[in-house]
Amino acid sequence: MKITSKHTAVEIAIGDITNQTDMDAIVNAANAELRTGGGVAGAIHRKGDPELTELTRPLAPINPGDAVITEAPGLPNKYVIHCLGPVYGSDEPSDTLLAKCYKNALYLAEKHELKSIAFPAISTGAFGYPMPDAARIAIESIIFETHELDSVETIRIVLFDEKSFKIHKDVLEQVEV
Ligand code: AR6
Repeated sequence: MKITSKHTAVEIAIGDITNQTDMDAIVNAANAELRTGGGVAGAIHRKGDPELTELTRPLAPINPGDAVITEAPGLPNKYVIHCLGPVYGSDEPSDTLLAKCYKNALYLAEKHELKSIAFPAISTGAFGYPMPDAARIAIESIIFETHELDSVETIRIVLFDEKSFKIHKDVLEQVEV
């Protein structure tokens, strides 16, 4: 499913973030140390060459809401944008910090003149953010930022399962563009 805001398509899909072969960049739901871990970070670092972990090392640690960019050795994309989402109930204000992740990642995509970027549902796994709240923040932040984008033409949110996809679909259908 997709909607268009300004000249940017915002779409949702079910899949694996490491398998987005048509995207210039994928976003990592990282940890502060930018090391391999579970979930998205584990999948990206396992699929990437060991060099990916070497590239992230000098950029760590990062704070909640921050995003940093590296090349993507071993992955089918040009870049990985590593974002640290808030731990729900601990990093406050969690809604502002989560929105900042999306804003900062899109800023980096634009700065590198990328055309396409795929996000996972940041903070909704190990970091415990309730999916409906996170979906609303993600989609509203992304749509808001599209007005600042010239280069980025496609933004995809990749959901791991049907339930998460349905939650995002409902938000996307209701949102004002
Ligand atoms: N592709 C797409 N989505 C995925 C994938 C995948 N391969 N794997 C999991 N998800 P999480 P967080 C979904 O835990 O909450 C890590 O250990 C998953 O179902 O990856 O930001 C890091 O090292 C969930 O909806 O990220 C950090 O310590 C969403 O992606 C910490 O977890 C995010 O789950 C970050 O926690």
